[in-house]
Amino acid sequence: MELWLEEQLELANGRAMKMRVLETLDSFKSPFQQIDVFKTQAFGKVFTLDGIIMMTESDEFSYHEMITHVPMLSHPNPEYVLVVGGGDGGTVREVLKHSSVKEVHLCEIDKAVVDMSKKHFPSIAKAMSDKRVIHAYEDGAKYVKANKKKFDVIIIDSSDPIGPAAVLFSEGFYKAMHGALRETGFCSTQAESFFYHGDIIKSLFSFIPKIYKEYGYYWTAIPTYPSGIIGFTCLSNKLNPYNVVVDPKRVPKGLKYYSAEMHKAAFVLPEFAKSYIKRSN
Ligand code: SPD
Repeated sequence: MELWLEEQLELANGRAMKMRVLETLDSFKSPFQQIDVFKTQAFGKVFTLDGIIMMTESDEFSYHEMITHVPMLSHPNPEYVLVVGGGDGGTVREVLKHSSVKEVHLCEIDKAVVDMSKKHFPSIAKAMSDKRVIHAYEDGAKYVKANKKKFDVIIIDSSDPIGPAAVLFSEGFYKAMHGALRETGFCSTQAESFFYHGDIIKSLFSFIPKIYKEYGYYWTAIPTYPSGIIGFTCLSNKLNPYNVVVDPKRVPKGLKYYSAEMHKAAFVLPEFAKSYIKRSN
């Protein structure tokens, strides 16, 4: 019998994007969530959490390059980086392409995600074994509040705001993140699609301007996420993300999506989405 992968949450909303599954490679429940890995006809290996697509071999570069290099290249010299979520290792892989980096703290609540990635996506996961990576298997919200260290760049590579990641979309968490950011620091956070999740984006930007002096929203194209795009917040306590001029010499070689040109273009929003982000430029 043919097997097709579809997100049940999207079906409940009356829409679907589906992919033909050739083989189920893994399927198990961790203490936090259901974890599945599939081999698909069109997108290579695919990893889902609670039935929601997190990463496919075919287009993960678009998401990981953009969630990472926009804040990393907005900062003049990022040395200390925190990644919350991101247990597949894709974001850590991109962070380590910057030679200025001294430490990457990876706070992933679910060790089973890291182990799954090492088993099924070894070329992506291998960055997590770099000696500059400090692992914490903890709730990201508690970690950010308790940790006394301040970071140059904080990246929230979370799943959607349901289940263990819901807290990462709360005002309390964004306040805690503000406290963990150095003065010239930048954060990027997974902030969903302006086509399908306007309510989530509006909710984030109802409190972001009260916490961060500077903020923006940018996006990337990614065929396997709902609506084919996903966006990110870009936050700073001091520097305006819209005024960043990327030094082309600092752009890592061999990227497939990010470029200085794409960095600038990614902040341009369609007319209907501009009102979701409360700023005049
Ligand atoms: N709608 C799914 C959004 C998932 C974003 N995070 C993916 C994690 C990849 N490192």
